[in-house]
Amino acid sequence: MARIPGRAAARLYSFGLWTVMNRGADPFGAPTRAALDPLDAISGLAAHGAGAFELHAEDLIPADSSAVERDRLIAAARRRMTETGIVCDACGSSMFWEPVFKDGGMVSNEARVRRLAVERYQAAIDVGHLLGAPLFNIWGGRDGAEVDASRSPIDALKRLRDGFNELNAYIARQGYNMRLSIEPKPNEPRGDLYISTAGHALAFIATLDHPEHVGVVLELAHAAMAGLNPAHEVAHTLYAGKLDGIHLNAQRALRFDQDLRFGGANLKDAFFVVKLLEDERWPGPRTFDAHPYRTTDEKGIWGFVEGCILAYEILADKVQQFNQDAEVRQLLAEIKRWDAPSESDERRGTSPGPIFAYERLDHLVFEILTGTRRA
Ligand code: GLO
Ligand code: MG
Repeated sequence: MARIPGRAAARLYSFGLWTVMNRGADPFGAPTRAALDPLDAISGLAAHGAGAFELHAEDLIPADSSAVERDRLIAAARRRMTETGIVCDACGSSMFWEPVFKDGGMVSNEARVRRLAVERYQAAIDVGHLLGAPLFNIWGGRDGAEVDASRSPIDALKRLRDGFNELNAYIARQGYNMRLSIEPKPNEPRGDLYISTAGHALAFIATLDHPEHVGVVLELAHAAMAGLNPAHEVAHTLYAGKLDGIHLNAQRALRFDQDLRFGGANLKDAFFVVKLLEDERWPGPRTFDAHPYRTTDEKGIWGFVEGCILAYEILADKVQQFNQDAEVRQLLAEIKRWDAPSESDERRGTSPGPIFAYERLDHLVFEILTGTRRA
């Protein structure tokens, strides 16, 4: 188990089924691993420290399956979930994969395709409901453009609005206990996606018929791809009361979607995201959305799973160490004192104090993260 020995399981860890089912293909190279059966993915995750999983309905039920096949696969998944004690914490759809949605789903210029997209999402919502998922997460991977002359971005947003309103109404009509969420991303696979960052998602949600039913799933890599500070992105969604899910992974800024294992890059960014989630006692599952490296074999996938969980646990420990460190506490108390209103001449003057505290604080983060702090 990927836990620090002797430590009780305090958090619910989750993985997208697609992460462990990923076969190591990239735009320049064929798959390097055999396909993993979704039921084996579920039990493998349960055996290696995850308490939950997220899926695209199509990860379990191929898009062209008959109703009978769908029911058989859902029953098999539910059995596997009961046997292993793992739960489903979110569902979505991988309809970005199929050629028919090449110009987008709910934003397509073809009314026929937009209808198909809504119906596909509705069918996937049914699957999520049958697996007990409390969240239906929409990442509109094809809802963007390379050719802006082809569609007004305002029309795209209006179409997305109509689509989300229809899906919300569907969930209400069916009586499902399920929220909708939007996962923003700046680009890839489309040249530019319409809902790019937390700010875009929050502003868009406010235009819906029922904004109170719709939240955000924030992915670290997507924030880094936009050159943004992931902890600030998470903070915006927390501040708005809208953080419905988190996708943990790593990514070098401004590059193609690398989907590196959690902890694989930008350690400090990862630390401050974990710090925010832990300090705010955010109750949701810590979900990993990364890919085992293309060089990893089938067995290595489970090392990837344990490694992501362990990286989170270690960073959560570092957060605790930071919060309890005597010098850190003293510096933070000093900073807090600057906030007190004061009329004294001394306080009104400019002081080099703040600069010193920040330099030292930043260095203490470095020492804590590198394990070199002797306190
Ligand atoms: C890709 C996204 C993708 C979504 C998933 C949600 O960049 O991160 O993996 O998280 O499709 O259903
Ligand atoms: Mg994601």
